[in-house]
Amino acid sequence: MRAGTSGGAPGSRHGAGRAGAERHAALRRLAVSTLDANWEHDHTVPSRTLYPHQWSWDSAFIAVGLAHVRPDRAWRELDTLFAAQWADGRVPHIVFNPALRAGAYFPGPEFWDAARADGAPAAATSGIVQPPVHAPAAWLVHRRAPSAASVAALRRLYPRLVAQQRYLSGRRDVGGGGLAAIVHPWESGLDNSPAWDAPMAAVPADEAVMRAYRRHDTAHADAAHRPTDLDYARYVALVRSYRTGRYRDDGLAGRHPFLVECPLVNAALGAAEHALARIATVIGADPGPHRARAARTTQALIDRLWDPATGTFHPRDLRTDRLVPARTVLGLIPLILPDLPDRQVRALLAEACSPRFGLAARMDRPLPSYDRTAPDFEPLRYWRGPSWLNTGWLVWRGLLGHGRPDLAAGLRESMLALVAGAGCHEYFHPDTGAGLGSPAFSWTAALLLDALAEG
Ligand code: 9WN
Repeated sequence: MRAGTSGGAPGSRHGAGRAGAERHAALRRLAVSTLDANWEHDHTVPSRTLYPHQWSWDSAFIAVGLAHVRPDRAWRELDTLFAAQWADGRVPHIVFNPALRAGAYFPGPEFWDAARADGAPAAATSGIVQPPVHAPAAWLVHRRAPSAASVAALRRLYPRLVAQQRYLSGRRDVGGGGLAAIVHPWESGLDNSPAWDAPMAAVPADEAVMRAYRRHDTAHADAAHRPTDLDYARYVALVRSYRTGRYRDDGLAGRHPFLVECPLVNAALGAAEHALARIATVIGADPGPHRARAARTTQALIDRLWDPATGTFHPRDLRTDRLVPARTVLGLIPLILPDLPDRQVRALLAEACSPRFGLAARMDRPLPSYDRTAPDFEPLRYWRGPSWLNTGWLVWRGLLGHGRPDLAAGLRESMLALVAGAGCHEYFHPDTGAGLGSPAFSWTAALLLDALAEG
């Protein structure tokens, strides 16, 4: 089976009319029941088995979906996450649920040992971040269900969102060019992307290190789909390096072995300033500084991460000051920036529509996470080929914003077809559409709800 949108898949133009409406209703029910089952008293777990705590960017995507069915939970989700914000403004990538047994996830709170760091919150958290997609999410939640309560929620979140931006664009501007650097592949959200291979190769690690730890992921997912033990040894080495400096960011350039400017993280940083400008207008704050910062971030992204020769964005490895050559879906994400100049938009559309990513008004296969013509494209391994709904959704929103409803419709239909064919899986085989990873994954359900609503 090929995961296309032909053949009357739900949401496709063939699925119009009554049968189409019924299929949409069935997808919606599936999404709502998935989110309900993953709700855990004040937040949503990404997956009951693989990821049983609260994850930062998952919560933003989840809030976008919850806004369509349970807006009160959407705000709760964001409030819970931001209650664990550090004094320096960082929003931790994991907020641990203290009720779970030790070993429910690796690396757990004891490994991060974040409580000893300055400004850590009362909650047990990790010490790293994930892409700052929360301000755009908060804006979408409000826009979907505006009310006195949503304005109050925006007012509550605004200073925290501003602090998150200040942290990333201040303390994390290790390269000095106006972009945030990530200190770990986990901070990109696309942990095992080929984008990190070259910078990771420089991280000293010994595979034997992993004998001292028990990986949790391979107990719940196929080891052949997950990062290798050597990848994990490097992940652990990076956490140790950052932890040794008590998660401080001063002097990182001299002591930390992985420092990269990621196109997705920085596109999110710019998109967040656009969202903050809109939020500021609603709550009576000044949108001007946000607009100015948004423009500066877009320019910095072009100055530092754009390659005119490939016509796409690439991560910059700050240790070599070179762009990473791999063409990954990360490079397409700056489409979410409303002020991305025409030249870049046109080139990114060409890149997305090329055989590398196969975007089309009628797609015959889903959007992959990596260039499908690359010799090291792996259709089953984590972020090295398979299709995820969150990156598809970001590109879809970007296409809508840049006046390409035809391509947006094709991408939306392909996303709906994936879930109709396989359920709310974590990710999907980029050729067959088979469901992979966790079978009841929250952001798949949430972003499906958003895509269903905007068709
Ligand atoms: C590490 C929770 C998270 C997502 C990431 C995804 C995966 C964790 C892991 O799961 O990462 O943070 O254990 O592999 O790569 O994007 O936020 O769903």
